[in-house]
Amino acid sequence: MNFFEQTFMDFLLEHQERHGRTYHFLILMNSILNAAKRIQHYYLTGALKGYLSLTGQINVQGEKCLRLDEMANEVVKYHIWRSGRVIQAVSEEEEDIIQMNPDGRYFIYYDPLDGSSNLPHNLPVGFLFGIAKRNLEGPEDYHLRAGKEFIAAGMFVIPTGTFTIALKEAGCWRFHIDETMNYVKPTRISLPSDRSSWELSFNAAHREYYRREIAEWLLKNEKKYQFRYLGALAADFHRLLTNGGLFLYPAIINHPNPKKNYPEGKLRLMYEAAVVSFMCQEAGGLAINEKGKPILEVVPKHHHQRTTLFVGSKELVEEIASIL
Ligand code: AFP
Repeated sequence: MNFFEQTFMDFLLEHQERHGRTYHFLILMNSILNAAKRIQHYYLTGALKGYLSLTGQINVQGEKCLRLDEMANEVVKYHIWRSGRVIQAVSEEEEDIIQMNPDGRYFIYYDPLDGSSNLPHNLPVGFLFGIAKRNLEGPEDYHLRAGKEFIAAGMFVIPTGTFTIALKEAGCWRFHIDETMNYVKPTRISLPSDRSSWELSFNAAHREYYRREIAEWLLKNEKKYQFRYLGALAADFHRLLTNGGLFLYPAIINHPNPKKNYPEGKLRLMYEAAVVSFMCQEAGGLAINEKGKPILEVVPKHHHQRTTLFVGSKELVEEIASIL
């Protein structure tokens, strides 16, 4: 057995050196890793310490807050602020853009604890993030950036202990946490072309409220694939990256309870959909919205903008695009 696997930081140092890059991105990534490890620790000890309980507050998304949601947000905020490399951050947990270092080089979009309905059950949640670079040479740019401008996007599946990251034009890589809390053993991820492992992932409770073309496509095609749904995007997308297939969160229309309609989709563009779409592209896949537009091309109008999402193996996403 090999006890000395390459760590993520070794991997990144070598990558940066090979491409003649600065150390700034390393410092930012180090702060993200520190945050993820701390969230991992709080989750593992959370059931006994009461971190998995409700705070009694409602967050900016109108959802009930769990203590760990708030803690995770504070942890990420602190670490990325401390890196000194971030000009502005967008967090799922905060209504406003978070101002950080005016001289910072990066914008970061994050969801510190996605899929929190899994928390009380000790099931997987995700910490997702996307990073765009500030235009330091040209005219000042700002935080509302399309996913295609990301330089990196990644997700930690917590507490399972995996970290998957895509670096622009350098592939999608997965690491596993070891006994020293280092993420180690880079494995390059490519979506499999063999359809026999492909899976469909969607909340089947909503299927009759999807638009007709999508509901019909599902009826016609679903028996060809396995069906898996964990209710936390990072966990569902983790499976998808390994097995291939399609994750979909279409618009929900005509729900008998109007409050449960999501005509623009439920997921958030900047720190959910664009993050997984960027990773998927680097793994050889594709992602579109319900208008058939590539997710990575969508320029957000608002930092908490919602979107529909069809992400996964190219052939399946293209099949969906052809019926929209
Ligand atoms: P929560 O953080 O509120 O649990 O939402 C998780 C999420 O944004 C994403 O991770 C899931 O894929 C999706 O919502 C699940 O939504 P449904 O509960 O409607 O299936």
